Amino acid sequence: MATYAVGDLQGCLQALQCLLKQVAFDPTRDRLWLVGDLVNRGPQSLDTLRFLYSIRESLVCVLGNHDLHLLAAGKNIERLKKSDTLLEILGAPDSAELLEWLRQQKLMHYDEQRDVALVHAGIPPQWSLRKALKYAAEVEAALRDDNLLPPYLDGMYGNDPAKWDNDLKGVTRLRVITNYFTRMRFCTAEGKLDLKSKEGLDNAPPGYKPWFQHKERKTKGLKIIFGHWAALEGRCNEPGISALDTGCVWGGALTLMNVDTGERLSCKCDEHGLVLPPVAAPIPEPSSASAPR
Ligand SMILES: [Mn+2]
Repeated sequence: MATYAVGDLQGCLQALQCLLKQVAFDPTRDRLWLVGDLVNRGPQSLDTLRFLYSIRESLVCVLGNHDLHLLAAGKNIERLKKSDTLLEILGAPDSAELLEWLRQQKLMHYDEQRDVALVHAGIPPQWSLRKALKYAAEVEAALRDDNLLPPYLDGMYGNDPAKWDNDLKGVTRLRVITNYFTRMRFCTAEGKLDLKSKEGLDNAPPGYKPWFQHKERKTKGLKIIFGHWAALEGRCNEPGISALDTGCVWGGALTLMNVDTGERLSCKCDEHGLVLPPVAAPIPEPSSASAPR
């Protein structure tokens, strides 16, 4: 029995299957953790969701911004953008069943035995593990509540307020929690978000740092697995923190990590998110000196 975590799938089912084959993944025995952004932009969003649903008993899955966008589009709350590739899901005969499963997923998973957390974007520096779990649960409760779901999905879009305040109420409160867990990259030590910058570690806006680099971070010591930030290319240089988004949908790769050993495998993709054919091994030059006679 092994537990693997995989980066942002974004509809790249081929790449996922390539990785699962390499580790001989057995859904009756092994476990798969997903950092979210299961769908959108990539080539096979519907098939990806169907496959994940078929192995749902073996999954731990947290939601990303694209997954929430799909839920909002499914409720006709948000229109699809030109770059979205979610229409095939909304038109599928099993759409309702798939979206119903999706909305039951969490914003944060904590494995007590391993002391490791799984989130899409991150945990802001000013929140302890206990607080992060509590705030994630507030959004999870709204997602599962038929009456709260539409106002939540309608109100979750937007960058303001940029900073947490425990006195925030209603949908505004849920929006800030959602932005931390699903969209954060750079923030201040107090948790003020910059949601515009998408560049790498060295390109923090003045006064901001990657969320995991703040010395005052209250989750120091907790292992955290996250995705969302393709510009990091799978490296964040912070002990105990694992960045898994390697941009499979942008011509990068899909990355799988063994949660217990940290061992990683990648599957290279082309600019459409399809698996690149393996490079043929060069045929060794015949050498007269070593050639068998
Ligand atoms: Mn994302």
